[in-house]
Amino acid sequence: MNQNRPPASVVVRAAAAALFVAALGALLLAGTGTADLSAADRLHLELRDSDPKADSTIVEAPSEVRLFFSEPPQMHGTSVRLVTEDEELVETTDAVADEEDPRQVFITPGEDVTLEDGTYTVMWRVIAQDGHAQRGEFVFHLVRD
Ligand SMILES: [Cu+2]
Repeated sequence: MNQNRPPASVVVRAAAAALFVAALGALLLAGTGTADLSAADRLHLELRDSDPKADSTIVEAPSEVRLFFSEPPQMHGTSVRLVTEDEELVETTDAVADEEDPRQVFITPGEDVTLEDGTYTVMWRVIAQDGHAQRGEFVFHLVRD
């Protein structure tokens, strides 16, 4: 054994002190962070909810598919697609941001589109204000009877 090694208790105290300093540093950064730091520390944009809801079963064809994000995405980088269980793309409008709450984005099926009963996948892709791309998908089931 290395006789010059400090006693274990000293090592633990030093580690605790280092942790404390690190935690204090993080607190200071959080409290006084510049715009860059707060942007980097912020949670990424996420999908909070949808209508129809993920994994839900609905009994009427939806007039729209609406996604509720945690922050307004950049619309030029946003796409929402509705895909049938046969992997066919449903004709819809482009994704539109809600005028009153731009965190909400929706698509509307084309006027001539009849949605048959089945499982639909909603595939979304957005670019957040911070430039980070996010994507995801969920399904809902349309069962009229
Ligand atoms: Cu981000």
